[in-house]
Amino acid sequence: MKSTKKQISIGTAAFVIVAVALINTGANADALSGSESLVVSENTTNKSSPVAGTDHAHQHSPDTDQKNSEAVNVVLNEWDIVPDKTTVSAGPITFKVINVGPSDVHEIAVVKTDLAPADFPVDDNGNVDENSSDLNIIGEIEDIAVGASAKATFDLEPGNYVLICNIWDAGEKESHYAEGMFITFKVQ
Ligand SMILES: [Cu+2]
Repeated sequence: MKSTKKQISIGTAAFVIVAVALINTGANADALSGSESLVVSENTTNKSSPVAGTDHAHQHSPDTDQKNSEAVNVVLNEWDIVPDKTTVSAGPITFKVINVGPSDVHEIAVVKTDLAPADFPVDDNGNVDENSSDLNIIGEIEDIAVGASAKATFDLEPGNYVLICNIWDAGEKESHYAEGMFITFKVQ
């Protein structure tokens, strides 16, 4: 699906600037000094879960696409996550996501992990435990309504990643992850 340039402007988007100084390890210094390592988000709040020994550069900004950021177009449906590429180069990666439904709200979480995508720790309902020490949630684009688009840019270092949708539909007792909404993603 060619939704590449589709952008839906969400007037109510709130943007928060998180000081780069929060990064308390030096490993990401190069990335931060050269480009700005911005995390740009629309219509959503990125949830980060800092894990010791990993670097997060979460800086929200009202800017849209970053220069130099590589774009990944992602289509969500029941029950697939379909990126137009599954390998990218390290750096700022802009995920442009559209939910084509037909029925359910979806999300994507960018998870840095060496676990196989089907082997994530889950609770009794089949939902991924996002607090697991085996999973590093780099960022999320949450609550994308059917027919809606959203995008966010995350600064990704090389490694193994998985994109998941971790929506739990309590009414239908349906875990989107358990339905198969996960896919391997590689940053080199
Ligand atoms: Cu979903």
